[in-house]
Amino acid sequence: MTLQYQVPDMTCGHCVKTITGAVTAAVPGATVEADVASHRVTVSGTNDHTAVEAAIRDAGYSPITA
Ligand SMILES: [Cu+2]
Repeated sequence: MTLQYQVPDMTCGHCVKTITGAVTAAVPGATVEADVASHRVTVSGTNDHTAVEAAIRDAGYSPITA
């Protein structure tokens, strides 16, 4: 199971680190892949969409379910 998001305001390596850290801290077992160029965040190891989306939002970003 993977969850996919578009995060338009993820624009640099710092954003990637922030989002990756926030999701892995909030959701046990989650693995995050984030691509700045496509603004795509792929989360595997969990199907807890609500928790993942909340973690990205709480980190200050605006995920769109992709
Ligand atoms: Cu950034």
